Amino acid sequence: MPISTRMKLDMLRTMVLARQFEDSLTLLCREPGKIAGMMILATGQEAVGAGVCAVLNADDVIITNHRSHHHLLARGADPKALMAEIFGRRTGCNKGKSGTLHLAVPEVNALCTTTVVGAGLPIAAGLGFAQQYESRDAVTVCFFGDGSTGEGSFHESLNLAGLWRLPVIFVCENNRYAGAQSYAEHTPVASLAARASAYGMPGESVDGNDAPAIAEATLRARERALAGEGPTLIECMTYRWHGHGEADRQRYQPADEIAAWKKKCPIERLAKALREAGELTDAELAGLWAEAAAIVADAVRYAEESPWPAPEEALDDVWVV
Ligand SMILES: Cc1ncc(C[n+]2csc(CCOP(=O)(O)OP(=O)(O)O)c2C)c(N)n1
Repeated sequence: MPISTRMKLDMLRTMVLARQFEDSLTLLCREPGKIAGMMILATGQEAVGAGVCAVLNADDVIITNHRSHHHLLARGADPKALMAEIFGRRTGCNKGKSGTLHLAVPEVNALCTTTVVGAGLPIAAGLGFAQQYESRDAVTVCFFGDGSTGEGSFHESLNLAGLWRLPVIFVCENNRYAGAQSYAEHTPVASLAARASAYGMPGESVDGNDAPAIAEATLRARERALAGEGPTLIECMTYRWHGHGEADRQRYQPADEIAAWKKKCPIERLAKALREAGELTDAELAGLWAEAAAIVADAVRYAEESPWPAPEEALDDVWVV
């Protein structure tokens, strides 16, 4: 199925919202006492969430990692509930108990954000098994970084998913760094997609700043999964504009490298393509930015005005097994 203009415009809107949302967090997290915990952003990587989620159905499930905001917004999570959660407020999607790093939004089938590197992979394999076992017409998408592929859980999960032909799409966001380690410092192979063959599944490396190309690759993987042909590994080649977290001064990322990748901005790229195709005017693009700015301002206002959770709620929804 070709990616329609309507879908491309939706992806652009999603990326603009994610950029505004995280640009706002970049500033907010510097204000003392405003937001607790480490702030980890995916600025520059917005095409991955937008491209993948554009072709998912409501019943499909996503599992994400510490760089989750753009995945969750692309999946349709309510920006107000997300922002309130990031602020630790009672009205947040997890009642103020997850903060920015453990966001779960079951309403949109975003079941788990895990910050344990590689830990989402076996959870995704388990969900894929459940979908297959119950003959559900749905797939599981697992987002993870290039650094996760050095974890044992990556190899175990892809092996089992390949063996049992589970309906899982493994989406590796290769942003060239894992913490302060560059890709070449943590991985001996040039292509992570090539690793797929070791687990009996196709691996595809796509331009991770090209949202429509990511959507097309995801669509192919989803069709395969639903046809019972098993999982796919998609490696999205992108770049982390910011440090690992907002307190990271990026001394290990060369300035010219950052500048070169900023020229490949996924938002500018899609906007340019749509403008050149006569599908988007400058005024419409400005309208998208203004619309996203208003949504984010509203979300921040909502979060700031929301109450804190009551101490006696601390153990509500906590499972002990
Ligand atoms: C098992 C485990 N080891 C180490 C860490 C510390 N840690 C958090 S994020 C991160 C880097 C992960 O890199 P990558 O998977 O490439 O994702 P990215 O941060 O680039 O999006 C590390 C080492 C952790 N959270 N969990």
